[in-house]
Amino acid sequence: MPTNVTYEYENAEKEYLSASSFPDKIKCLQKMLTAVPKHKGTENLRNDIKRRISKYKSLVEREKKLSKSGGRGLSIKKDGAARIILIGITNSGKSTLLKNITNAKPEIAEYDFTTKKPEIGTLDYDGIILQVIEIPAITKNYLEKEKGPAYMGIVRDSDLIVIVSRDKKDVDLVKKELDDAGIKFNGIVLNSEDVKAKEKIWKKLRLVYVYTKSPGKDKDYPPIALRKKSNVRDLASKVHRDFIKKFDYARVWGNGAKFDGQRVGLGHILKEKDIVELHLK
Ligand SMILES: Nc1nc2c(ncn2[C@@H]2O[C@H](COP(=O)(O)OP(=O)(O)OP(=O)(O)O)[C@@H](O)[C@H]2O)c(=O)[nH]1
Ligand SMILES: [Mg+2]
Repeated sequence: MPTNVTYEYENAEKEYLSASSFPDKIKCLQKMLTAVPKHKGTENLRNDIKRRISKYKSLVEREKKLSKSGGRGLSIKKDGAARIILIGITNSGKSTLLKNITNAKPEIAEYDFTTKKPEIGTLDYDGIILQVIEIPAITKNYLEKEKGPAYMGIVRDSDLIVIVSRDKKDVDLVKKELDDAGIKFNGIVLNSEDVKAKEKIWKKLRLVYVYTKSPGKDKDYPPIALRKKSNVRDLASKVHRDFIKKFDYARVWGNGAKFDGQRVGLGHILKEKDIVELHLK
């Protein structure tokens, strides 16, 4: 990049880097292009921007075609409290991790590109169901592969990205491909043999789970997942849409209670594993 680029160019580039959809990327690239003065010294830069514009344009076209054909059966129904996607280069241990933490039985083998379609598993975290998906290995220029855009669509639609890696060197390639697809990596990197994988995933999801109970009875199973810092109102509205209107008070046992059976209102913040008795009017 030339050192004497304008303020306008820098701004457009910043926007470009943080843009999360292909059409937005194209718009920013066009702004960048108009902000570059036209002379011999900027020819390479201008050509590079033009190349990127045409690349994103073809990706937009491909996404359109894919969505018209129903994503060629690639739209996967969401299930559970969150969707976790396992990505990585080939042989990085994605299927091994999927098998270790879910009920799925994917093929695991030493040869490259064993997994040829998304593999879906269910992770049971203390009764909370999480959907875990492995997509076929990330390669260089993933978006230019036939199903690349569709697979990246599944990644974009997930709550947590887990990069599975045996060697830290692969992580940069994966991050670069995410970046090209306009996906910001805010997830975690795990080794397939990590015995704490489930806990690390749960922690990164920023969820907590709580139990409900009826007066005089034991806690209900399964528990209910809530976002961290949720209060009794969030729980009540999840249990039943009428519960907020009919709510009288709640009693709480656990870390979020000062003492067992503390009487609280809708604004009371709940903590992991709290047991909550909702009393209605
Ligand atoms: N040394 C080592 N081997 C591993 C690790 N994870 C998996 N393997 C082995 O590496 C091979 C590939 O593992 P998979 O789990 O199938 O890898 P994958 O990422 O799903 O691979 P593809 O689906 O082919 O892209 C198998 O022989 C595994 O036993 C790891 O963390 N360390
Ligand atoms: Mg695999």
